[in-house]
Amino acid sequence: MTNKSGAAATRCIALSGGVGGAKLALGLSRILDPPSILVVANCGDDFDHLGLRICPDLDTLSYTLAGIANPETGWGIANDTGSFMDALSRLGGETWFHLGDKDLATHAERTWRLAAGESLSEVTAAITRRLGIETRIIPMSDDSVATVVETAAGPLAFQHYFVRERCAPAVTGFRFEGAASARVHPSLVVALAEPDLEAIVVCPSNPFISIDPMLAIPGIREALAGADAPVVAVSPVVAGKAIKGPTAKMMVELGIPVAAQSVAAHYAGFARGFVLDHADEGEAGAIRALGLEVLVTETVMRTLDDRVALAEAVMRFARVLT
Ligand code: FO1
Repeated sequence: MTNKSGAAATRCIALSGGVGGAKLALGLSRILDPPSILVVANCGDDFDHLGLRICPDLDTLSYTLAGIANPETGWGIANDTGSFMDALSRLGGETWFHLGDKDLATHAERTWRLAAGESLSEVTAAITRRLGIETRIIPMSDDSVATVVETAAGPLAFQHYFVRERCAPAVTGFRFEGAASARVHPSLVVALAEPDLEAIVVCPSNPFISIDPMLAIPGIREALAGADAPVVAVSPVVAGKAIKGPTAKMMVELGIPVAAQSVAAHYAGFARGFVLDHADEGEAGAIRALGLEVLVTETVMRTLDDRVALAEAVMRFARVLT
């Protein structure tokens, strides 16, 4: 299907952070025509390090959709080597943020293209094309937004909190520097108005550090709430635990019950459907009381088949909600 301008009609928009979101994006790319999927990546994790512009969620999504992601960590490239890091360590350089040799090429090429004046979207399109990815991946904005993690010991840049301090400090809140003046990516605005759009999927990413940076950009939350296509969110919390990363720890520190329904409440202003794991079926009533329709299914994605099955369930659910 193509739209009036001849481009692939967008059937699904997926809002994604890194590892968890990338799994579902991969599942969607197996059941829909990849060019009909628009994946919007969180860029609040992005930072300048060693003179390089590093965009972790864009890279995790790209590597995952290209089938080259490191399966153990979910980030970086499978079977990458560490010669650069070893040499840097011998020089006394900063090695707290691990950069594999092949991954380093991505950061270097992106940094040089950005310095030459290309936008982050243009660089992302060039890299994903080279990686043979047909699913469209865009940054949430071409303007810089930096997540700052507020802790009892003071504010931390995202990667300092997440990697250097290993998520140890207790969080008290988050700030998204630059969000107020960031412009939503025009491709997202266009896709939200496409007649063939069937679903806007909020992937099972951390609501605070992967989805909220997007919602902090003026107009995005309203555009999602006003879209004809239903917004369907997949819970990143199963049986009181987060599948990956510090979501549960953050919820405890913020005084929010570690439960799927807390995430549902977080999205209730614009989501129409919520996808809950079987383990949390007991919360369905409370989530429906928030005004959301609920789908109970298997949401833990261990295998590629799990990713595909969840993608199919989410799209079927969205079609019922329309
Ligand atoms: N996460 C870590 O826990 N340790 C690392 O050394 C690390 C390096 C790294 C390099 C490139 C990249 O794209 C991601 C990297 N990540 C690392 C993950 C990164 O912190 C992401 O922001 C998280 O995956 C959260 O989205």
